[in-house]
Amino acid sequence: PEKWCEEFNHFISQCLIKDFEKRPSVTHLLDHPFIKGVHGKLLFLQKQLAKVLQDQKHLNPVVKTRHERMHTKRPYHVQDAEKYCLEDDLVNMEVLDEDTIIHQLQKRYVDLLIYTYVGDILIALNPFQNLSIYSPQFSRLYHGVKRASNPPHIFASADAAYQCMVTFSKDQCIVISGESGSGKTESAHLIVQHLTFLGKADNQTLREKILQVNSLVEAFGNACTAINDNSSRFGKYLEMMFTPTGAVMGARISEYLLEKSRVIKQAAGEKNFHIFYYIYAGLYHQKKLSEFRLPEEKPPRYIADDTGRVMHDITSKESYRRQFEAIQHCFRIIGFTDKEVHSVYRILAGILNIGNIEFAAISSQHQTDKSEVPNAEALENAALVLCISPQELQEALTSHCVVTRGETIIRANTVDRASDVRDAMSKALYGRLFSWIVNRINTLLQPDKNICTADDGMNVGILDIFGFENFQRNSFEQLCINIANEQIQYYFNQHVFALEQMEYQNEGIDATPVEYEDNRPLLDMFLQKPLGLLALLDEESRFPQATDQTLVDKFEDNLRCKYFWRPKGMELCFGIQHYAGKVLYDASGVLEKNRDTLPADVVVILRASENQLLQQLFSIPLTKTGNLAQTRARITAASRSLPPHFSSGRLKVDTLEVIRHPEETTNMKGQTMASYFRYSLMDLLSKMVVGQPHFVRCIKPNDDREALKFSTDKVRAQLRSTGILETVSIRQQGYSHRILFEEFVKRYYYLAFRAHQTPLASKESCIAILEKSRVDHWLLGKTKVFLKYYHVEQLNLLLREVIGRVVVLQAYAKGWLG
Ligand code: AOV
Ligand code: MG
Repeated sequence: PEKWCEEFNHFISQCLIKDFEKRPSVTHLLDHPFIKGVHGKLLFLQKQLAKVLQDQKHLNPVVKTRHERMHTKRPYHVQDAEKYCLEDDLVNMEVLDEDTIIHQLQKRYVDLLIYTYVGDILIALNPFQNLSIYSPQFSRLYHGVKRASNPPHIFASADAAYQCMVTFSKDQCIVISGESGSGKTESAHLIVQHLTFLGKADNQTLREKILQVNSLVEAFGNACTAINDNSSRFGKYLEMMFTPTGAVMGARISEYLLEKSRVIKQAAGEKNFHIFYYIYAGLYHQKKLSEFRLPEEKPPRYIADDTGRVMHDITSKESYRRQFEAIQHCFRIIGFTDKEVHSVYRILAGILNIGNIEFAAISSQHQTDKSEVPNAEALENAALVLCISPQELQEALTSHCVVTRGETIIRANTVDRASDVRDAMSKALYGRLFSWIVNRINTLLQPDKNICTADDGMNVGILDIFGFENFQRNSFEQLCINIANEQIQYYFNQHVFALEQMEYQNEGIDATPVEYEDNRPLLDMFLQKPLGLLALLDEESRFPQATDQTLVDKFEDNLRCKYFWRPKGMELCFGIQHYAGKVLYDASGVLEKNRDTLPADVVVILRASENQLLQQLFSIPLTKTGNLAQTRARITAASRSLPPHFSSGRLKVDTLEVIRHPEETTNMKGQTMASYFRYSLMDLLSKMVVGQPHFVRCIKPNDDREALKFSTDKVRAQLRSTGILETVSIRQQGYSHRILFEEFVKRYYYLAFRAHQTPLASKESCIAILEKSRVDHWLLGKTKVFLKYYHVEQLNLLLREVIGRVVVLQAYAKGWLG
């Protein structure tokens, strides 16, 4: 009997550990061959079992050894299965210097172990090859298990965020950072994949929709750059929403700072947004180019290279055509109507046609400044697909109105000015179309109010922005991208270093401060008012006489700090020492890019379109549609009545959220890209700070995008700039979970108290729970329990066992086993 008892105990505890996590029922035990075989002896065993189970202090032998493993200062894998090495977590390393860390990462990388932990932070090296570690089997492997049971993985990070959300009923935020091409976007996809797996919705369609979202927005927001063939040209914050029990119920995306300028011009060797190539190839194959008025013989200028040829023969490229089909599929699955999709294609075709409009100077003796459109066909094509009047389009492109002392004068545009208006129109169309698509997705993926409202639910946000960039020529776009990265680095520093140290101090815990590179002064240099770089740029943008040269001079006069310099002999350049390295910026065109003027006339004619979607994109409630002349007059009047500091904001128009461009109403005065950028950044941060952060730091092992190639210098530079070494030190000392006494007692109550007991939410109760659970090396502050991530894992596991045992006892009481 003793042997049976031992075996039975073993069997039960295995069930407790494995099966009950998923299925809290014991009926299936009865069918087990073992149970059937010893049925006659059950009565005896029951007594033994009851004795064991009821005695909370004396756990059965199997559980006991598990506990012994848990009661260690270090994560289990130190004693756990030998196959997982110590270096899974850099925090466990005895010697902690840069070279050792790099060596570890390198050894792991060539073994295809691309993931490594630094405590609760994940380092992800880009493998530059497809690995077979992301299948549903892997999702299952990483589901709800303690972290050390498996090698580090992006799924484990997603899982940790999910478990934290469910355990603490708190929003989570996964921040993925790293330079361009380091693997952020891929990581974001994998996280979404695992979260959809975890948040098992009964609703299969919803899951499918969520999985399509990234592909769709990336077709519109990503492009091939010199660094990355699928480079994100916008920032994306995707929130996955869950019910209080953890079932996925919807999703929401916020997009930031789409690089609109790419629509009209790309740097040498780079391309326009993917969607333009997909649609051109797709329509070509469907023989629909003429329906959208797109020329067949010669590809539109926006997607042709400088020589007028297409960089790759678009129409013959099979992958573009397949991508077009994939995008059509995405639209359908997510729930866009055919009419909407058709309108989207029309607008894209409209943009391509607008790009083909040319201007020539009319140089009669008196009219040297005037311009005309020599290729009327392009203009007509554009007007036709956009359902607007070709005459009005021509007028809006080749003339503008000036308001002086209440009088409106129509002036002709020079060729340059007309070209600028054309390009501004394309950028605005694309930017707004992109925002509309994102908003439409949000409407289609919003939670079903019958299941749960967004307010009752919780979410995991995933941040994937454009990575730090340093090209041969860097312009305004790179400046914005790099400032955004600077801000994310600051957020990381705040969480990992500053807030953590502050919390120890407040809670009266003695911890040695860790030195780290604080990029706050640099961020101030950019964002401060009135003398920060962006404010100076805005100020200069308000002067009509200002030039890019006066702008750089202004920077030099005002930004007197070690992070800014002007290289000799390069008048229009300035350098910035970013956290991630030195970048030389070229200021030519920066003022104009910042002004981002969209003449009111353009808004007026687009709003008058018969295409409903287009109307919607350009509708603002201040003025009603009418003919161009009437509206010009109305705008003149409106501009006089607006307050001088007309602030930017988001404006709801039905389901459509449009970023308000005040120049539409103030006629070229008002919001600049810099102020929109600042606003965007604040908006993003305000979303992020709500959640508990989890960090994934992507590292690019080489610049050649080659598998298995590990460039020590390249990695060293990234580790240095992101402060990984310091992170390892602070994570070694640190406690990533800091839980209020009250919350702790409420959650882990069962580990030390019986159901009828009502312990106080006090330090003593916490100590009782921690001691009873035999968790070591925790700390107690004045109001909070300080725990390492593996403590929380241990406690959660114990809690599940205890709850499992309760289930067994209940079953026992009901006589199921008897
Ligand atoms: P990024 O998002 O960090 O760059 P991506 O996620 O687009 O970088 O990764 C760049 C390329 O690296 C991808 O297109 C893949 O080919 C490869 N890659 C990255 N991660 C993996 C992975 N886990 N498995 C296989 N291949 C991978 V940017 O958006 O440019 O900042 O702005
Ligand atoms: Mg990306």
